[in-house]
Amino acid sequence: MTDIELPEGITLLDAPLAGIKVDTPAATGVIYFNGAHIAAWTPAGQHPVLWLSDQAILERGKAIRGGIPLLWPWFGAGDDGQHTPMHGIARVSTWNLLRAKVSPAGTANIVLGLDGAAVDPELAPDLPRDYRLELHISMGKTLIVQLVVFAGDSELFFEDGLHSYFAVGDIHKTRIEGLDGAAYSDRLTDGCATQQGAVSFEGETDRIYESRETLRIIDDEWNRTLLIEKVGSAQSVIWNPWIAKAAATPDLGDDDWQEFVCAEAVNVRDQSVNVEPGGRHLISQTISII
Ligand code: TA6
Repeated sequence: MTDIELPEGITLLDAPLAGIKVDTPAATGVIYFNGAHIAAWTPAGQHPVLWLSDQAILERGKAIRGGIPLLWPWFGAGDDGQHTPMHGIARVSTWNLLRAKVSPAGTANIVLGLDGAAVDPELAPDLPRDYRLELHISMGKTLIVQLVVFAGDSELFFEDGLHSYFAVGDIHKTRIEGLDGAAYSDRLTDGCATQQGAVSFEGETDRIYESRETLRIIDDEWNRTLLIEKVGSAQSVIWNPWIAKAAATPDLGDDDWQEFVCAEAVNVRDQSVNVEPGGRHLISQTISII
């Protein structure tokens, strides 16, 4: 999977999935090559920031529940509701490690790549094959995740996103600021509404907010605030499955819904991305504890 010489602080993982482990004075973390999936990130002295299910399926070609799944080139089942796998092919494809460095302060800088030509054409028959994806990760006290899509000789049209699962002490004592006044479509009712104040959680929540704003996840149980800045994303999806959906989801434990919230940077539906031949598109989240 790699002939790159790994610096101190980064080691290879073979099982249960191939990937790398980061362990530096600034942070610990795990990144699997399957899906370029950031499965864990814990800055030194903190609770984990990313949530990962104890029942996550760690098998090549399967989606991983928790961490930061990549959404590309479609969201959910796509615009016609017929696309598989859910949320696209990037999160179930095997990526290559292109670069791994550690700064003197202990920040790991990692780049993974995926060539369209190496992806099974059956998975996305409508895509040209000369695209290339890169995931740039800077993992230290802050986590910066940048998904960059490079078009080849053909134009590319896609949805994208970072489907980040954030660990919280208790969902009942969690609220998200930064979306006051934003229009959203409610995926549970198909209705539209405008957010009033902070988002709090009293039931299943699955909304696409039209917003480029920075989010703050305020966690009164762990007494911490996560700051989530983003670039290249016109919308934020906020998701928590609550009781029934968690119980019906095989790779989620029955009580897991209390321990996480997804705050996703996305471009979907009317905000899908068009990249000219030879062009590129970047979507990113910068996550810090304040
Ligand atoms: O992004 C929100 C969402 O699409 C929800 O509707 C929910 O189903 C979730 O993602 C999880 O999707 P997954 O394919 O990982 O089960």
